[in-house]
Amino acid sequence: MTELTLVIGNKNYSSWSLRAWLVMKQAGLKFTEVRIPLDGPTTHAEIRRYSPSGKVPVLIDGDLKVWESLAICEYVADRYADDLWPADIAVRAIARSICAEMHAGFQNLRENMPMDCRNRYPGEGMTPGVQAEIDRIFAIWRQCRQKFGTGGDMLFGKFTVVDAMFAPVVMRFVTYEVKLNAELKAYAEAILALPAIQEWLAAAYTETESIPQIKM
Ligand SMILES: N[C@@H](CCC(=O)N[C@@H](CS)C(=O)NCC(=O)O)C(=O)O
Repeated sequence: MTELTLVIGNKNYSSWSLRAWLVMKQAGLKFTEVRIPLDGPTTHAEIRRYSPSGKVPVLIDGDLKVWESLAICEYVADRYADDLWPADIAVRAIARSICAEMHAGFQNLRENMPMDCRNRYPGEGMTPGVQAEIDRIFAIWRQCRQKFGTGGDMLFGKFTVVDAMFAPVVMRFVTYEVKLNAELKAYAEAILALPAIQEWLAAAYTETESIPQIKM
């Protein structure tokens, strides 16, 4: 295996970075982490040194660069870990649909409840548009847990890329203290209990940069 490098933003703020990082951790991969604090005077130039899109995360595997968090998750699953998607083809298609929906949508939630792991803003950011997106997330979580969740405490039982896509949403629900019923809370707590998430949070708490109203 060539040496893997994952370029990410601040752990406190970079929701896209968290997705790729979590999948790599859950796959048990060893990798070098390059952390570029966002929103600084040199951020753009630094990210450009690594990333063709000028965004993080980007995974560097030898001569190959993979950017876009979902593409990184797909690559890790294809190349290094064949258990990051549900085994059944139809169930996998549903998992992929959910990931694509998450990757492309939920703009209201992103804009009004940006990820900020260290802080608490109870009740802030709630708008009718955000509520509608949260309701959709609740429906996805409920359906996945009820239909596919037996055999584990993740959405499809065992950990899949879908859980990585929702990990930053769990962080947002903690920060903005979004109320969850018992079933949804159990899922959120299972995500928070993952050792990799604990590691991410511990690092987020040690970061010193503070970026007001960053929307990721
Ligand atoms: N769709 C991209 C989004 C990546 C993204 O927006 N990354 C933010 C950080 S979370 C970034 O690189 N911002 C730096 C900038 O725009 O200068 C993905 O899934 O990776």
